[in-house]
Amino acid sequence: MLTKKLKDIFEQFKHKGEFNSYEELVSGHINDTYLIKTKEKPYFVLQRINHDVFKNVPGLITNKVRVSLHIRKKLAHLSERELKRRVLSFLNTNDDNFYHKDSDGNYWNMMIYIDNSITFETVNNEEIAYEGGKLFGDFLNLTSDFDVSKLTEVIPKFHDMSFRYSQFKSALQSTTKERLYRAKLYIDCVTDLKEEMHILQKLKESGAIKLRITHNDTKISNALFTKNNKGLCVIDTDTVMPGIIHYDFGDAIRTICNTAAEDEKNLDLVEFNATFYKSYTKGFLKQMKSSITPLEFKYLPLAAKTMIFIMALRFLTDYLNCDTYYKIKYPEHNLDRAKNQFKPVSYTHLRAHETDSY
Ligand code: GN1
Ligand code: MG
Repeated sequence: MLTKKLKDIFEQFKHKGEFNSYEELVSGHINDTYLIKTKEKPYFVLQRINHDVFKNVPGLITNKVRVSLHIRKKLAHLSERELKRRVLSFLNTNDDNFYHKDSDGNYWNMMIYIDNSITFETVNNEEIAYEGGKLFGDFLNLTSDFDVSKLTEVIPKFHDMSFRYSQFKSALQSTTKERLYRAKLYIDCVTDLKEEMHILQKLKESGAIKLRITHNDTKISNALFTKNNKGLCVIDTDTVMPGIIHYDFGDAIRTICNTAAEDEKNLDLVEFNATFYKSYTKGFLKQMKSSITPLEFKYLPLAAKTMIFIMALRFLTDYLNCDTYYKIKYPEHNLDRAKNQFKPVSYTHLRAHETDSY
């Protein structure tokens, strides 16, 4: 059934491939993503964009395509073959759109699958942390001259702390007694950190830290590496929109320095790897050194704490809302994710003044 559906949608796009089989790629929490295997390579990635979460799918796809084209131009010195490995390539539909809307009202987009690459859910060596830093730093660097006003804000207030606090407050009002009880410890933590967690937002709103194009979902699994661990391509550009570099720096640290997966239940396994923090920062600054301002630099450590915190807050809020946003695999999944993320929040606080050594 699904095979037929995917094959039909696959045929809506312009390509020379012959559908053979599919495999679901399950790492995301929002969209449905499938690897389409064809008789001959390249393979393709076909994705249903969740339009409950992303209200403006055409805007989202336009963002992704524009940013890819911009990076492509910047890397024009590379061969066509290399370019297809370094930048996402989106396919046109038969009627020359970048998305297909099916009869159920679902939106699909398709890109070329980048073969011979690897991804990581957790990092286990310094080189990956360093290469990840270079890759995400380079993404910001390559897009630093892109006109911010040309991109749609696909999820308004996505990393806006006041907005996330207000969602949390409403969830507290409507949740069940049982969920309130189970989440009690973490609810207190959210209240205690409120002031500090608004510092970056205030700097953004005052204009002290400028808006750039940011990726906004820089978890390490959104970076492709070559088989010998070199950074290759930034993927999942759905949330590309105006932001501050702290979003991307902090969200990457969140997954790179966590010694376990973001939903690991055994909190003894969840530690903050300070060596990876240094390696990531080194790689990031190598690419960013010509464009980072002293103030942006100063606030990198607080960015780590803030972004880990905002994810903890969002998982907790979704738990209190009885799991309406993120895909879950079992009833307490969101609470486990939140508990996991709250653990390194206290550690990153201690590092808040340690940028000097880079
Ligand atoms: C979601 O679906 P995915 O895995 O690309 C979320 C991110 C979170 C991430 C946590 C649109 O991303 O903000 O950081 O889960 N995306 C959206 O793993 O909410
Ligand atoms: Mg994403």
